[in-house]
Amino acid sequence: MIQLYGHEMSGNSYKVRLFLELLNLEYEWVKVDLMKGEHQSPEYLALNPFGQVPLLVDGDTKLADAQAILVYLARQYGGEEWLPLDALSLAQVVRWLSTTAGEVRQGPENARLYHLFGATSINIDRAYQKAEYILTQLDKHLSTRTWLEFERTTIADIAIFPYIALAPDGKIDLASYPNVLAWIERIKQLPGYIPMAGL
Ligand SMILES: N[C@@H](CCC(=O)N[C@@H](CS)C(=O)NCC(=O)O)C(=O)O
Repeated sequence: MIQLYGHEMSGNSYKVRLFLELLNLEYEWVKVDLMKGEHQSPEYLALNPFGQVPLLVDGDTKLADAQAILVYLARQYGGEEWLPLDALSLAQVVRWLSTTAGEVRQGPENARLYHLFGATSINIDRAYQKAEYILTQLDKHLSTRTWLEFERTTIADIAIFPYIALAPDGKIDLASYPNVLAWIERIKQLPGYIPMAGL
């Protein structure tokens, strides 16, 4: 059976868990207690030398990084629907995977780390600037669309969703972004949707 190593307060772990549920796949959840430093234990580092969650184990396949795992699950179990492979469509989805690791991480994800987990090394003013930028862009993008690409859900939506929806944990008010709020609500209506703390 698939095993997902993660932590319940990790949005990156959550996005993989959410996708497993949307795909209706069976899996075992293995908690890695980040607060106790379990991600730095020799046993865990042997599985993922980066010392991060999430990590997916599927038979002989061992895969770290939420975006990479979404790609794997989409192609292994989701058919064409979640990640189309023609050159342009693939690029359109990858663009959002890149955005989640870039602007979303630098903005709302870092603001959440600062306020919820006391990561004071983060420059909170810079995180707010980045958050405002990406939220404004997203709101504009979603003003003419139901989903991020192709008028159906893809792993682009799943990758971007958690840290945008969790922005209030970083003391970012989403009220000025009505199209983003409507998209968040649509995702919450997907069959198989599961929440996490803060959502
Ligand atoms: N690029 C990785 C980042 C994963 C990541 O930052 N995980 C956090 C939890 S959300 C973590 O494990 N932090 C512990 C650490 O880095 O020490 C991904 O997208 O999965």
